[in-house]
Amino acid sequence: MRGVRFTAALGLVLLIGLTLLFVTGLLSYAAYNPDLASVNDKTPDRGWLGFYLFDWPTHPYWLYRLTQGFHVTVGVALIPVVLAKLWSVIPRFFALPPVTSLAHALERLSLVLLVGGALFEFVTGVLNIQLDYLFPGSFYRLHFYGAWVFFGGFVAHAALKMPKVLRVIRSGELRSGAAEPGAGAVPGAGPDSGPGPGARVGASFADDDLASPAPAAPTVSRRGAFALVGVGSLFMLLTTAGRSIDGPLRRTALLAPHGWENPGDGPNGFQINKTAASVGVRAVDTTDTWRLTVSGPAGDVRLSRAQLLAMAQHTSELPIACVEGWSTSNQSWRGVRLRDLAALAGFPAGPPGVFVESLQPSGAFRSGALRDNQVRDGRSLLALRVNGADLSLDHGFPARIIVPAAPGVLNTKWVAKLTFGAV
Ligand SMILES: Nc1nc2c(c(=O)[nH]1)N[C@H]1C(S)=C(S)[C@@H](COP(=O)(O)O)O[C@H]1N2
Ligand SMILES: [Mo]
Repeated sequence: MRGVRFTAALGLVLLIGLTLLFVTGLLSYAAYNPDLASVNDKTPDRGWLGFYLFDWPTHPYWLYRLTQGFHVTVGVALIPVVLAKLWSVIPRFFALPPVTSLAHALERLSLVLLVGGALFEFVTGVLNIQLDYLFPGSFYRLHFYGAWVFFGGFVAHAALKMPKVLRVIRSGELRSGAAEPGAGAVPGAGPDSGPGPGARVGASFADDDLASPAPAAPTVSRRGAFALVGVGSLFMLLTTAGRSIDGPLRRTALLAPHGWENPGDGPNGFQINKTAASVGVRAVDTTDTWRLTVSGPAGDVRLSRAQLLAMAQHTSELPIACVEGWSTSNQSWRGVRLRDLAALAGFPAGPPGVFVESLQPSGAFRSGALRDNQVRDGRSLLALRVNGADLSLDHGFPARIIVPAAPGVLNTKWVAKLTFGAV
């Protein structure tokens, strides 16, 4: 079963799948507005790796829900394929002599980056969505650099293998029945049974150093092995996807921690990322004494919640979509437009970006920056209510940011201060 055909088929799935994971990963990077202030992206040495091609839009409002749900769900579903692919190339790891030429040395180095990088990305990604922050430092930075290491190995590997791939395709070996490893092989036909169909196969696949020269009797067909990998992938897909679909299907997300949580019923009964208690936000600081500071060229304006409720109120139907891949269906948020608050701060037209600070005492998400296009979008709110009720403390009472198509992390809860023109 082990041989170039099994490996090639899995390799093709991964060629497409890992490319899509890399692209959606880069999109997620761009969605953070990494150029704004230094709060959104704390990767100071990123250099030209920090490039991105376009400013993250606010249309369509479900964009990040889609791209990040895809990134995480497909990533999880590809785990069985990666494991099968690694199993299928195990003989390569023990190839002797270890290095035969410069090209061979480069190829093996690219494999270290490719396999090491891919494993690193899968392990850190899974730990992150499982909320197991075992790794040292910031997940964001590790996953970011890991992706580029992986991609370097991926490109080198594809380039170095291309001549062989083209040779195999041109010779038609992949399709021809004669090339079928194990075609005509009968159980018990081993090295002692002399030259037979197996020898012909070996000759046909002169490069097939994956296939055993002396295979034991097969215990599973190649089709059976593909089915095993496919069923494994499907299982991962079906036990993960629910957390990006929401509604009753959230219960089917058996392998994800957020899938099990019960955020309660009623208007505030949807997924909570971090509760107020878990980040040290006290209820008493969110009630009577709370004031929102709106800052800009017009100076500082301080507003109570009652004053905010007295301003023009607008409704936006928007989801929360977390970098961990889970998302909620649309919630009906109600509050003050960010651009109206920008006008108060001294930007009556064409508002700039805004630096948002939470009253959360410390932690990674206590502040964030939004781009001018996000402030200008009439659906971007400082939300005070959701689904017809006041925000609950865990969803950011007394006020939180909600912006179309933005990653959840930029929807700062328990907002204390908005500084327009600071980013
Ligand atoms: N102050 C503050 N705001 C925050 C966070 C936080 O930890 N602290 N978490 C962010 C993240 S990562 C997400 S996904 C959303 C989740 O919002 P929810 O808990 O209301 O679903 O809130 C964002 N706003
Ligand atoms: Mo998040």
